[in-house]
Amino acid sequence: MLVTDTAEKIKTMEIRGAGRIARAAVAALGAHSAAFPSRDIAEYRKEMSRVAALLIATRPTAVSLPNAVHLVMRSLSTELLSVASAQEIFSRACQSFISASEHAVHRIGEVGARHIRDGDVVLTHCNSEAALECLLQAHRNGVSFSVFATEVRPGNQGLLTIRVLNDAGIPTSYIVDSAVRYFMKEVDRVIVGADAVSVNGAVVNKIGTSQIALAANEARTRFLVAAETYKFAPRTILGEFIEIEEREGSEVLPESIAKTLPFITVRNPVFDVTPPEYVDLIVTEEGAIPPQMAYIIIRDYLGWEIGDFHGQAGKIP
Ligand code: RUB
Repeated sequence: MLVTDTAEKIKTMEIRGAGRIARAAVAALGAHSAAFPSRDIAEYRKEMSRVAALLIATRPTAVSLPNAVHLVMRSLSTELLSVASAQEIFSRACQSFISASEHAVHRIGEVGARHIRDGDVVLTHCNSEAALECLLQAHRNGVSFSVFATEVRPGNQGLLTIRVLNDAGIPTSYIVDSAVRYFMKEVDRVIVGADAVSVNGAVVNKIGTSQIALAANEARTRFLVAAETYKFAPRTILGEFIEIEEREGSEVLPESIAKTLPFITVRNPVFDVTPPEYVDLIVTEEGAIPPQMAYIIIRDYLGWEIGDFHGQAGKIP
């Protein structure tokens, strides 16, 4: 798929979810590199940096996107003699990112499943591959549990989630977002995904996640986050904030109605931040960690040096 098509699909959310966005961007970069027509290495580098920046600019919150782009672009930072050798190295980097990302989801499922026990009631929010894999793996392990899945206004990603759970035969109650606190006393644990995890262990995920965490905290319900290591945000070490995407109001209120209400402004932030105090465990492919260990993941597993990302978001070598 062309880079511009992929960028458009990420913007319009036809491709969505932090892991899928990262893999789609890397696949598009790989295809763009392979199809590069000229033999001029300087031109090749310039063009790859241009399209990498274009992909990074599509959605601001999911740190998986700049991290994935950076991880593969890093393969071009050494001296490269020809476009052909650059293309080969880059193609290998892209394939290795995509398979590592898929493997990470699988591994998170294995680790996360151990936190689900017979008779549990688990609540999930939005549509997270990583969180769902924990549920699917527990089900494959023969654990008998049920799920509450939220609707997820305004994007209705909950519909994707209940389809997966239904296909697996996992009994699920589908609820509106505002019913979470009402049902929390029946819930044993919450499992959600993440778009980003900052150095202090704060978790950025679909809007409403932090309210769910508050309700879980109040009810003393355990709150688990399933997140691949490449969703941890190295730039937060330097004090940078993770930008919260705010989308068009028309996703919440149709324009036909909005135009009859001239004094009304619709606000549509699509992610929020859950402070680390409300997170019991972050399940990564390297194991389950308390949020306070986020720094270790960034330093030891993500392998980014401060110099790697000094400067503006998504710096490309
Ligand atoms: C998706 C969302 C998901 C995370 C994690 O938001 O918040 O919980 O991206 O998903 P949107 P995954 O629908 O706006 O992209 O585990 O699949 O990476």
